[in-house]
Amino acid sequence: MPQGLQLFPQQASTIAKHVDWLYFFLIAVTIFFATLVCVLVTFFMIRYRRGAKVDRSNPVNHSTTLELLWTGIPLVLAMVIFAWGAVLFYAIQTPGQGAMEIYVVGKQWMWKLQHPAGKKEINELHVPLGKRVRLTMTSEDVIHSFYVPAFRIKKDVLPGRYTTLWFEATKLGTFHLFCAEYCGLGHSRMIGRVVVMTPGDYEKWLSGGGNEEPLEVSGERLFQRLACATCHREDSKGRGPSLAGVFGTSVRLKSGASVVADESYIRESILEPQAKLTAGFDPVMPTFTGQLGEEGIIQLIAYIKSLARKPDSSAPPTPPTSH
Ligand code: HEC
Ligand SMILES: [Cu+2]
Repeated sequence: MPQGLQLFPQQASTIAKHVDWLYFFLIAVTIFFATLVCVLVTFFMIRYRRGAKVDRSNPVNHSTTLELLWTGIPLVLAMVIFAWGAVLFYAIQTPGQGAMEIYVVGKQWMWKLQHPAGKKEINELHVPLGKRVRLTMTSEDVIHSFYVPAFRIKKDVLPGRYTTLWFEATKLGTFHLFCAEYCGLGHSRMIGRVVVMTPGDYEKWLSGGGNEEPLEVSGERLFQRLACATCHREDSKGRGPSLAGVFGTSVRLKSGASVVADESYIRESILEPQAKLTAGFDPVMPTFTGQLGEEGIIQLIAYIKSLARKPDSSAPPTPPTSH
């Protein structure tokens, strides 16, 4: 994809131009002050050069106005940069409602991506134009970092926990995907591409190829195979709590504290059941560490999530996501 000399990557997501405006502002402020300092240095160098007939007495004096100005102006500038950056940071961190969910697993040295409908990809991510996409990411080994310059998004992908990222593509085309954290010998080869398609093409692409099953269906099978279902019964008569509707709600723990049952909590409940005990239950759940890969855990989470989406739950209906 030769594009000649380009100082900046394309702006291909909704937040790209906002990130760039802040960046340009920082550059402008930097250039302004660097130039001011250089001009003054040069001016004083010439004016006070050896032999020039100027006043060198350098009397001690004081100007309150000057003191206030050179404290006040940098303060205002710094606060503008802080507030602007904070607002943008917040927007980048919060995907909002109705985003399409993609799971990302990084490993030495490839990206494994999975669509909610079950379609899997390696080093390639196909997404529809103009739709919010939320990435839930984890690593099977070391720290990686998911970086799409054209979307102006980058976030570390960590073993043992989930990080999230979102974007909404505004341009059709193919964009670079990099690993931006040195992760071993093959790091430079850990590259891929994001393909933005029209929603129609995306649907076609999704339905083409193999007969993948949705994540939650694989998850349900795992749930049966690992005998989770013997303790977690929907009728709440098992030894464990019913998992129907638990996702996204606040769970009361034995310690008295509460946690939101998000992806990380479910993950921890499966791998380290004793870490956060649910109030009212005995610590009888065995750990499943070693029996499940990251992908298996993701499938179980998708299944438990789908239980929360049952229409009879009190959760507000989520907007229909195109699968
Ligand atoms: C021997 C019975 C048993 C088995 C088997 C079992 N669990 Fe549990 N599970 C429990 C009990 C008891 C709790 C509540 C105490 C705790 O937090 O450890 C629990 C808690 C949980 C929670 C937290 C739920 C909440 O409301 O806080 C999740 C999620 C969970 N289990 C998932 C699973 C999955 C997935 C499997 C299968 C891979 C599984 N469990 C297998 C007994 C079991
Ligand atoms: Cu990497």
